[in-house]
Amino acid sequence: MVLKIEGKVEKVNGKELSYADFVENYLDRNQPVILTGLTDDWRACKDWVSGDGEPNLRLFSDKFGSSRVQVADCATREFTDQKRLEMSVSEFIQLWISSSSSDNGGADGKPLLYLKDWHFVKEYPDYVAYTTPVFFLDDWLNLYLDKHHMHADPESYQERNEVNCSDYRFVYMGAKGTWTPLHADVFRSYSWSANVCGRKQWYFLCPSQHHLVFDRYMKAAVYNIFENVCKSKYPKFEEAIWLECTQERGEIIFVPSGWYHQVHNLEDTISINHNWFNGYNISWVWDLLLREYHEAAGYIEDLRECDEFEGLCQRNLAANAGMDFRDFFIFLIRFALANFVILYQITSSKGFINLSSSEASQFFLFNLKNIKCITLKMKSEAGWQNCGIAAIDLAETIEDQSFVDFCDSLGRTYSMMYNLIGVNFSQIKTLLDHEQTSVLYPYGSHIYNPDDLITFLDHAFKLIGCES
Ligand SMILES: O=C(O)CCC(=O)C(=O)O
Repeated sequence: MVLKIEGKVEKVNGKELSYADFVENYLDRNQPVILTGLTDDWRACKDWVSGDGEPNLRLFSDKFGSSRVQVADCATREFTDQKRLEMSVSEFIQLWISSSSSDNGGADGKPLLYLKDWHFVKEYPDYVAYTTPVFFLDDWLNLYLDKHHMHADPESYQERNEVNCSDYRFVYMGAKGTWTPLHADVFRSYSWSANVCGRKQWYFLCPSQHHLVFDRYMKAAVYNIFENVCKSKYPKFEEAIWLECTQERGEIIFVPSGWYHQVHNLEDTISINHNWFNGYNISWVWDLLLREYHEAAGYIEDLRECDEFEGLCQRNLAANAGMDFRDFFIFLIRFALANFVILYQITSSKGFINLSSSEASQFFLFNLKNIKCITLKMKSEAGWQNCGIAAIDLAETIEDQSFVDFCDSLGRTYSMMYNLIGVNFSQIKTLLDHEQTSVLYPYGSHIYNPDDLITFLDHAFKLIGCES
């Protein structure tokens, strides 16, 4: 079957694009774009590539050979993904070199191996392979995971799972012919992906069309858009209208939330990929979580009358979606508190910034308002009421070193984006000292449920002197 391809992804010179224009045209409109000119000075683009433009495989064996990584066998499907193997980087490189003499994409029985989801930055924090372009700095997911765990209840998660969720900054490496099946990204996050070397072909389907690649029960999506897609199983597949593009070496692609995409490496390719979300797409994350929650509940419908029902649903949700309601709620509380603390600090630095005119202050307010919006949605969700939410004590959180470090890195990141100077974010602990507790939390510092967070946020808006 021939795909209906009716458009190309726009290509824009990233050096000539302002952050505000990126937000307006792509982030807020949830549209894909390829950005050029942003990787020229990356160490990865020099050290990881040989003179002939091919991946410098020897460097990976020599420098990072002992790292344990996940490798997809692109020729073998396992459920909705490719079969995964675990091996060291040097084993992967050896297999790559030994199969590179054949050029027929696994057809001769040799596996087509694709190293994916390597948490390179986490593993080698001192090896600065690249710097995240300003367009992608407002990344709540990775900023949070650098200082906190997503799962508050470690007993219910396997060690392996925790390692896999330690951050969402990855290196991908694969020979020509390796590929990624059709999918939308984890948490319905955004992603960005930079080609250090090699080229990729992308096929995109916008969210309003995604039902076309699902079966009639909306349970399973097409795995490979180029295999013989069964018309009786996927009756509307032929109606789907795709966007495509070729991403060249050094180019970065922005993948918007909820867009299904399939990706093929046209040459031996190394890429850097991040998944991320922020105030513009956080509602996608909650909507997905809610959908997956109802799905998890549906599977154990016959246990609905049991006391453990909600607990089981949440456990299954965490296993399937990467977080449960409680993880997401705690994430929102910490994020709200950090944004408030920074904004409070900015607005209370006498004469430093005029709230109404400050771009940065508007940005923190935007974050807080989006968090309130999601919290209002959470509040109206009945399943939420019975899932045993533990309290967070805001006063205690502010004293917690991980949280202080989190505010500090948030402050630094946003300073970079908005050229804030003169605000010392490491002073957060002393700024919000005990005398101010009654001012900060007149209704008590414990957050038990969405109502409490909304009360806190409304009070915070008043303190900062703005309408919620
Ligand atoms: O590069 C690939 O193979 C897949 C990347 C991807 O799906 C993404 O960045 O969202």
